[in-house]
Amino acid sequence: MAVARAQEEPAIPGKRPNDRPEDLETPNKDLETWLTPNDAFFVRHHLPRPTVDTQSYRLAVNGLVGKPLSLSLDDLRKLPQYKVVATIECAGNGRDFYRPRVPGIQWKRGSIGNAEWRGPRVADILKLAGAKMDAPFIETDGADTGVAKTPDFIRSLPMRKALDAATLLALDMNGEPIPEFHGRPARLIVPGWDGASWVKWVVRFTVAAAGNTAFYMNPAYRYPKYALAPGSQPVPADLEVIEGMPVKSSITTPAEQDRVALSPFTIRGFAWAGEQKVMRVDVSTDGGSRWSPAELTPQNLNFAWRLWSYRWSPPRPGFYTILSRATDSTGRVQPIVAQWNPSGYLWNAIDRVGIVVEKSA
Ligand SMILES: Nc1nc2c(c(=O)[nH]1)N[C@H]1C(S)=C(S)[C@@H](COP(=O)(O)O)O[C@H]1N2
Ligand SMILES: [Mo]
Repeated sequence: MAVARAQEEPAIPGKRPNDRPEDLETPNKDLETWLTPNDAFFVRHHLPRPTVDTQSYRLAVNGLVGKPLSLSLDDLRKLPQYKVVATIECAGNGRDFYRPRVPGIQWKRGSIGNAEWRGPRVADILKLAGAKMDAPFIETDGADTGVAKTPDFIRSLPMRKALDAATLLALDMNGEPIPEFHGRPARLIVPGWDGASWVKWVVRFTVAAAGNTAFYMNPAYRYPKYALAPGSQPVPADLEVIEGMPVKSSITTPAEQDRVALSPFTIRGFAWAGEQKVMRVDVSTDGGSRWSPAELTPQNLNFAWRLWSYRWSPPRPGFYTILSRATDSTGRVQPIVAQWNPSGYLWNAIDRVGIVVEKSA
């Protein structure tokens, strides 16, 4: 398993070796803007990153369709283009915080980002092919291929989500053609769902009567239907495919173990709630005895995060435990304890950092 590295330097597409998968975590400071810069956006893929030639690129649309299609990038650009601002988070974000520990990339807070995605609706592509709209699934394959013991990355998306107006085949990310790290020339946007649904370098849509059951649909990216005793193994039948993401907030400033001077400063972070809206974030600076509402950025869209801030004057020097807790539009609140699971998915416990406030010089 590759190890996450902090993406301290801007990624330079084309300048990095192309012979192994990269996993790059976004540093906290780059998680404090409404749109996450493309060159600091987290990167996750399981297989060597493919370079797709945009001239010869074709998207195959087949399976339960009236007319199988082979679409060029121009064909996709000629369809009506839509914009969606949406957050993508890897199901494994926060895995590092689980106890007992679980294997996998030890992401902390940074396998998440928010971007403006633009491209045709998946529904319009399916209509063009005369797809059987009541088929239950569309199977999506990217241009990456299986290597040695790592299988090809193939995902099935339920038709109800594929037909959602916000589900796009994005060609642009934050106003520029999608960088190779993020799926050039076309990647699936599945707003509110975990990152594994957002297939990169998409080359095939197959309308299907059944869901794919290969590795990346089963057992990967599945979560227990009910809470497990930490450290125990579920039986496979008790796991289900991850879809919409839970409510969550993270603290980006200050960082764990920071030392700060005794003067007022702003505590910052982000919050999101999958397909729901974030309604409030509360902050505690005393380990959870007292809570106060944070200020949230006014934009409140389904699928996109909200940034929050809380101005704080530490009363005296000492050690402080700062917590953040988000609540969403359906009343979901971040739990005190995240539900342990053997793959370490969906960490969403109340966030927590400990800092030392020092007497000013
Ligand atoms: N073709 C392909 N698409 C993929 C993956 C992959 O390995 N291959 N990884 C998925 C996972 S697990 C995540 S979290 C997101 C990460 O997207 P990003 O690298 O653009 O941040 O891409 C998804 N799409
Ligand atoms: Mo992921």
